Amino acid sequence: MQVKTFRAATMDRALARVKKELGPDAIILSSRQAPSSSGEPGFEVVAAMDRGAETAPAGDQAAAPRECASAEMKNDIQEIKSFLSLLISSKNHFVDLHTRQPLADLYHSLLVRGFDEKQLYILLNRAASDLNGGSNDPGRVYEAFCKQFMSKVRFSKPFRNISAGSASGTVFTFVGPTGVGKTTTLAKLAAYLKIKRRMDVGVISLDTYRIGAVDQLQTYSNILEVPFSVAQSKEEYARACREFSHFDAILVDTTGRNFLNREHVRHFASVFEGDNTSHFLVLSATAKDEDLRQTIAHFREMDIHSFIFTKLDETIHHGCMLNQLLRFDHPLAFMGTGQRVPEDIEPATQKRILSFLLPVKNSDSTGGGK
Ligand SMILES: Nc1nc2c(ncn2[C@@H]2O[C@H](COP(=O)(O)OP(=O)(O)OP(=O)(O)O)[C@@H](O)[C@H]2O)c(=O)[nH]1
Ligand SMILES: [Mg+2]
Repeated sequence: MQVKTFRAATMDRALARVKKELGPDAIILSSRQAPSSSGEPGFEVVAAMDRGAETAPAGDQAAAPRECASAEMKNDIQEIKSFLSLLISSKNHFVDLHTRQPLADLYHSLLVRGFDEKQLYILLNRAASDLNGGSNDPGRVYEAFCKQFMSKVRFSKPFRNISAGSASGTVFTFVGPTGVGKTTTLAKLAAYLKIKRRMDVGVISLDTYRIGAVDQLQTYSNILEVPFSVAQSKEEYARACREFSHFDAILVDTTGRNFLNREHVRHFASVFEGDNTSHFLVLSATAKDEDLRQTIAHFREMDIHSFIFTKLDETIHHGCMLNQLLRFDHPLAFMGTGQRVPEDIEPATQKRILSFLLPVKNSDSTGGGK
């Protein structure tokens, strides 16, 4: 920091000298009337200029750590900026909630976990009215919120009505965006039905688009010793379903597509038109809120039976998944919690979903098991 004193007959001249010598970024520390040494009336301005960056010698040993610190600072500033914009965008809700402290705390803690601000606001207000306008007890507020939250979320047990030997030929398809875990989830559930529920299961692959997709499912089917068929057209698919119609359950794998493109959904819908099929929409818990929302909205063209969310183990914020359960009527059937087949899948339960409202304590908290 360079500090300098400037004297001149008028304030304007003193300031002009500051600007000329220290540049436009100089900081004025003080200014006052001060007679010159000859006793003439005049002004004195003390100004400062940070010359640290300019005077750093080339190849300075300290330059690298300084750059690191500056990058860190930039990151911090970026984070603060994003948080501020989050606060600004939800400021009306904050203003409304901030007088009711436990509600505001809960609102804030769920907001940073990816919850949708509007959904949260509505649920918190309902929770508050359940508590006759509010409560100072955070435990009671949280309980009231959970009650409201759970009243909006639905669960499904899709295999409840089929049993070993039913020979019902009930068809379940696994549809959803690319790479979300459709094939892996199908294999996990085929193992569950075959080994735990002792059902006769058939597997059909409609995914002849991606190289290796058929081999992937063929391998799982071989290991599980379940019949496997590949269909390349609507007709072949209908034939395969007929062939497997004496099985208790038929699981159908489909091609992953970018379903932000509505045309891809339309194409899918036409393949299954007129079928009495239960479609699982498989989605990743790591996907962004708006992408999930759009994708699910496009699936209105198909009669989705229930959601399966995968990769719960790959995120610590489950808000985006929970938002969809609040927004859409579809129930949640299963949750994928890792790559292991068949272990890493669990049926969706109230208790498990509620656990996502609280902070994750350790990375093992999403272990598999049914
Ligand atoms: N961590 C984690 N990984 C998973 C989970 N489910 C699937 N995966 C992994 O996700 C990757 C893609 O899985 P696939 O089953 O091939 O996904 P897909 O939706 O069939 O992919 P496409 O057919 O290419 O659209 C694999 O590496 C899986 O092991 C899960 O619940 N958690
Ligand atoms: Mg697949």
